[in-house]
Amino acid sequence: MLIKSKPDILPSEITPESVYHDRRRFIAGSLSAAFGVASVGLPGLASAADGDGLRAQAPTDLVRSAPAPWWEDKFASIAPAVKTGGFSTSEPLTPYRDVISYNNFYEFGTDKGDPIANSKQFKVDPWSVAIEGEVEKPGVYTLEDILKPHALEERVYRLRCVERWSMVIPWVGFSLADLIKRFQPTSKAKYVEFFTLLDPETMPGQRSRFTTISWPYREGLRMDEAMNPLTLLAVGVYGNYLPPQNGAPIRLIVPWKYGFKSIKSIVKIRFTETQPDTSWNMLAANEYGFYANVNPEVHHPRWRQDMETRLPQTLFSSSRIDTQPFNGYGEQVASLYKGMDLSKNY
Ligand SMILES: Nc1nc2c(c(=O)[nH]1)N[C@H]1C(S)=C(S)[C@@H](COP(=O)(O)O)O[C@H]1N2
Ligand SMILES: [Mo]
Repeated sequence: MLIKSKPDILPSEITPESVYHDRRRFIAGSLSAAFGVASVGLPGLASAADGDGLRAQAPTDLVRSAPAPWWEDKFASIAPAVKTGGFSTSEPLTPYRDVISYNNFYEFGTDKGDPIANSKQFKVDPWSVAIEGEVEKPGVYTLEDILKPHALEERVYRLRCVERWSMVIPWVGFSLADLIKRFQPTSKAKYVEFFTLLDPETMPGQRSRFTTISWPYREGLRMDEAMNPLTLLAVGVYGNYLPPQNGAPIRLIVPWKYGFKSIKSIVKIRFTETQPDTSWNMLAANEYGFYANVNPEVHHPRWRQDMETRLPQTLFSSSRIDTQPFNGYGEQVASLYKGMDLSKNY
C-alpha cells in the first residue's frame, strides 16, 4: 500500500462541507431523494437540544436513493449510538466528503480517488450473501433476509489504516455476532472467512493487468474476534446507505485492527476449522499478518506505526496523533490475545 499524506478529494464530486443535520431531517431527505421529490420545506436544522442530539448526516444533494424500497424502513429505525452505549467515541467526526472520497477499495483502482470515480455503475440490488462451511444453516440468503431481524444502530469508530492515516466514522450496522448466532456455527468453526464480490465487469481493478491481489479480496477473523461485540457489519455511514466506494451494500468493520481487515461488499461468509488465507497476507506475509491488530510497538517493515495522521489534514494543523494499542479499544479486546506474542502474531 502506498502512503499519501493528503486526501485526493475530487472537487467535482463534493459539495461544500455540510452542516450537521438531525437524523429525522436526514431520513426525510433520503425519502424525498428516493421518490424524486425536491427536499425543500423539510424540517429545519436540529439544535443541540433536539432529542437524541446532533446527528451527522450526508449533504442533501449526495443523499442517494435507496438501493431497494425496503431499505427505507430499515433505515428509519436506526438507533442512535448515544443510546446504545459504550462503543462510540466522541472524537470529532471526519467530514462526510472525506469519508466517501478518500478510500482504499482496490477493486476500483489503487489511488484514493479511484473508488468514488470508478464505482458509479456498481449495482447492489439484487445482492445475496452465501453462508458456508461449518454451520448448521448454510445457504444463499438475500440481503433483505440477512438484515431483516437486526435493528440498525449507529457506532462512531476510529478507523486506522496501516498506511498511517485515520478517520472517525459514524457507521450504521449491527454486531456480526448477532448474525453469526442465527446460522449456528458447529463446534468445528474456529474461524470466519469473508469474500468480496468478484465482478471484473464492474470492478476495473479486478481486470487490471497490474493488479497484485488475487481476487476476490478475502479476509478472516478468529471466532472469538468475530463474536466480540465491537465487530460490526456496516450497511450505512453518516445515517445514509453505504456508497459503493465504502463497501456497499454490506461490509465488515473491525475497529481495533488495521483497515484492511474491514472487508467491503461481502458476498460470502464461510466458517472454517483452520485459519483462512487473507488477501494482504498472501501478497506480503512479512508486512501484513493475519491478526493485524493496531499496535504502536510493532512496526511495518517499511514504516513506523506509533503515529498517524487524523484526516482531514489541513494547512493549519498537521493532525499527527499517537497511535493507541488496539486503536484505543484495548479495554474491550486486549484479553483476546492474552499470552500471545504480538510481535510474532502481527
Ligand atoms: N474488498 C476490499 N475491501 C477493503 C479494501 C479493498 O481494497 N478491497 N481496502 C481496505 C483498506 S486498506 C481500508 S483502510 C478500508 C478503507 O475503508 P473506507 O474506504 O470505507 O474508509 O477498507 C478495507 N476494505
Ligand atoms: Mo488500509
